[in-house]
Amino acid sequence: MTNTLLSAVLEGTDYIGVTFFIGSMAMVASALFFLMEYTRVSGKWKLSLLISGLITAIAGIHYFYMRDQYLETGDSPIAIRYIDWLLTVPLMCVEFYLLMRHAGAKKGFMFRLILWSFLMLLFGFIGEAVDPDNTVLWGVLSTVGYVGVLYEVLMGEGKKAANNSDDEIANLGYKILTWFIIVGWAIYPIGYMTMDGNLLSSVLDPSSMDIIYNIGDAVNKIGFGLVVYYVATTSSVGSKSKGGIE
Ligand SMILES: *C/C=C(C)/C=C/C=C(C)/C=C/C1=C(C)CCCC1(C)C
Repeated sequence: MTNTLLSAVLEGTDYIGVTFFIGSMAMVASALFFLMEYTRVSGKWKLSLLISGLITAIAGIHYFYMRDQYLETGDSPIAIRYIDWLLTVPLMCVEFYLLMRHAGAKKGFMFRLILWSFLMLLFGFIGEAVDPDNTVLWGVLSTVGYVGVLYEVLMGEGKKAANNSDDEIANLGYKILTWFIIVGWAIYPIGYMTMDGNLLSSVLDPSSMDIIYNIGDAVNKIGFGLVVYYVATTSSVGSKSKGGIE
């Protein structure tokens, strides 16, 4: 028999499977929302809405595959997860840059974010899929990449751009960005540390990893997109030229 959409059964108590289902639908709905609202926001925010739509669309499609693979095997769909991240995380860096561009951030800021986050994902993948016996070592290396991103945003060009800007909206954007990088992105290492032999494996069951990753994806891909949307649509208040809905 060929693979149909529902090739395996979702049990009511399969909470991991449930979060894959909710995640897939939430991503698709968000993609539709961002792409349709694209036409309604003013010029300088259009690209941000488009990128939010692409991020959630790419994730939505991967969630369908992850969900099916998880239901069939009961295992964590590591490869599909990392392929999704490999595509969506650089797009998030573009999105961060677009937000900070209004405060004068340069393209180099974007490329450094992409480079640091690529290293973060590469080492995380090795720790999960290639060499899980040394998950702590690879987790530490991955965290160096994460710290690189934190540095760029908190102390590097992100901060410089925010300091130089008297644009209230751009500064609000910077504040939001820092919260997502510090709190939103920190959800993922918690999931990673539930792996056998890692720091939280005695506290959290390794099977909770996918639930934690799925929560992280919802917060960062949908949540961040919504916040950018909010900034884009409220920035018109008082000054039409600053953006907002036309
Ligand atoms: C949409 C997907 C996003 C925003 C994914 C972000 C992923 C991370 C911030 C992952 C970070 C990790 C560490 C900091 C150490 C352990 C390994 C990772 C890859 C889970």
